[in-house]
Amino acid sequence: MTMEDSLQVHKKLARQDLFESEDFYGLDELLTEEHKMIRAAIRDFVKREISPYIEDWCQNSVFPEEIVGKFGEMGVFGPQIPAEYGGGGMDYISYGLIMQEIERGDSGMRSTASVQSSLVMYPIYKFGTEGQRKKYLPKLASGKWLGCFGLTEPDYGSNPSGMLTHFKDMGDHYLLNGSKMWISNAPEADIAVVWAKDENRRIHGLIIERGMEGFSTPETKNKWSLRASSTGELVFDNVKVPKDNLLLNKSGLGAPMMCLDSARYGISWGAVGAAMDCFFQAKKYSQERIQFEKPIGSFQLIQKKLAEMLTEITKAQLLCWRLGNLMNEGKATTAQISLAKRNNVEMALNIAREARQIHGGNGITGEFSIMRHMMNLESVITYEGTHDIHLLILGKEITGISAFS
Ligand code: TGC
Ligand code: FAD
Repeated sequence: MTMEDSLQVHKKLARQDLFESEDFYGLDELLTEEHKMIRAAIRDFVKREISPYIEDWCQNSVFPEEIVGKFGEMGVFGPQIPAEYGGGGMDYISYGLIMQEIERGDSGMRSTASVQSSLVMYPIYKFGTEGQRKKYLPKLASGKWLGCFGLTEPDYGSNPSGMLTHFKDMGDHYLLNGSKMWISNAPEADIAVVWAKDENRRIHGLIIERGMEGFSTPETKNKWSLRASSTGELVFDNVKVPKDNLLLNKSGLGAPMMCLDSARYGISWGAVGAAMDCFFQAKKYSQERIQFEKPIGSFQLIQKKLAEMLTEITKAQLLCWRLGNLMNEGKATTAQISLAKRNNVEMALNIAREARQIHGGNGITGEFSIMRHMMNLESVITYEGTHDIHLLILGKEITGISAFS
C-alpha cells in the first residue's frame, strides 16, 4: 500500500469514527455501572447519528433539525430534571458524561443540548410554577419543542446587569420590548426563556413563545465557529406576554446566573470530550504518518505533544469528576465551576491546536475533526462567560474584591 493509499484509508476511517477513549488513571473505577452504560449509549449514538454527517453540516452551515427529536429519544434533554416532568432524574456525573460524549462529536451539538437542559428546562423547573413545569418540560424533554435562552444583548455581554430589554405591566398582560443577540437555537426555537427588567429595573425571566406578535428571531450568518448550531437574535417589538408566562419563583441577576452555573458545569465536561477526540486522532495519525522513513510518533517533539495532551486531559477528567460530586451534594460554588470551565476549555483549545500541528497540512481539512473542534472551541471559550471573566470571578473569590465594580 502506498502512503497515499494509507492516508485515504485513514481518512475513511476517521469519517467512520473509530474513537476509543483513554483511561490513563483508571477513572472508570470511580463511575457506577449506570454511568458507564449512559456513556456507552451516548457514544454509540454520536458515532451513528452525528459523526458521519457533522463535517457536511458544518461545511454547509446547516443545523440538522431532526437531531432535536433524536436527542429527545435518547434522553439527552434534561437528564438532571425529575422524571415526573419528562427528565432523566439522573445525577450530575451522568449529565457531565452526556455532555462529554456529545461534544466529543461536536461542540455545536453539545450547545443545542446544554441550552435546552440547563438554560431552558432548568429555569422553568427551578423558578416556574407547577403549571409552567407541566406545560413546557415534557415537550422540551422529548424534543418536540426546542428552547433558547436570551440574556446577552448587543451592548451588554459580559455585564448582563445593564440589559435594556424591559417589560411593563399592562394589567392583563406584560408588554415586552428590546433585543437579545448571539442566542443559540434562536432561529428554530419554539420558546425562549428571556431575561428582562420590570419597571423597577429588577430582572425577571419570561417564557416567550414563537408566534407571539412582534417576536422575531433573525439568524446570525457567516460564523466560522459552531457552524452546525444555529445562532440568532431575539427581537421584541411590543410583544404582549401573558402574565402566566412570568417565572415567579426567583428574580434578580442571580436567577440567570444559577442557570449559567449548571450550563458552565456541563461545558467543563464537554470540553474534555473535544480534547479526547483530538488526542485520539493525533495519536493514531502519529503512529501512521511516515516521515524520514519513520512514524512521526517516534520523534521526541511529537511524543512531548502527546504526553502533555494526555496529562492535561487526565487532570481535567479528575477536576470534572470531583466537581460532579460537589454538584451532586449541592456544594459546588460558582467560583469552582468557573475554575473548571476556564481550565478545561483552554486545555481543549490548546490540545486542538497541537493536534492540528501533528496532522500537518491534513489538519486543516474537514477530513479530520481537529480544525472543526478548534474553531468551535473559540466560541466555547467566549460564551457562558469569557475566559477572562472566569479569571475575574476567581480573582474576586481569592481577594474578596470585585474587579467589575
Ligand atoms: P455580581 O455583583 O457579582 O452579582 C449580581 C447579583 O447576582 C448574584 N449572582 C449569583 N447568584 C447565584 N448564582 C450565581 N452564580 C451568581 N452570580 C451572581 C449575586 O449574588 C448578586 O445578587 P444580589 O442579590 O446581591 O444583587 O454581578 P456583576 O454585575 O459584578 O457581574 C458579574 C457577572 C457575574 C455577571 C459576570 O461575572 C459574568 O458572569 N458575566 C458573564 C456573562 C455570561 O456568562 N453570559 C452568558 C450568556 S448565556 C450563554 O453564553 C449561553 S451559550 C450556550 C451554548 O450555546 O452552549
Ligand atoms: P464583551 O463582553 O464585549 O467582551 C469583549 C472582551 O472584553 C472579552 O475579551 C472580555 O473578556 C473582555 N472584558 C469584558 N469585560 C471585562 C472586564 N471587566 N475586565 C476585563 N476584560 C473584560 N448569550 C446568550 O444569552 N444566550 C446564548 O444562547 C448565547 N449563545 C452564544 C453562542 C455563540 C456562538 C456565541 C459566540 C455567543 C453566545 N452568547 C449567548 C453570548 C455570549 O455569552 C457572549 O458573547 C459572552 O458573554 C461575551 O459577551 P460579548 O460577546 O458581548 O463580549
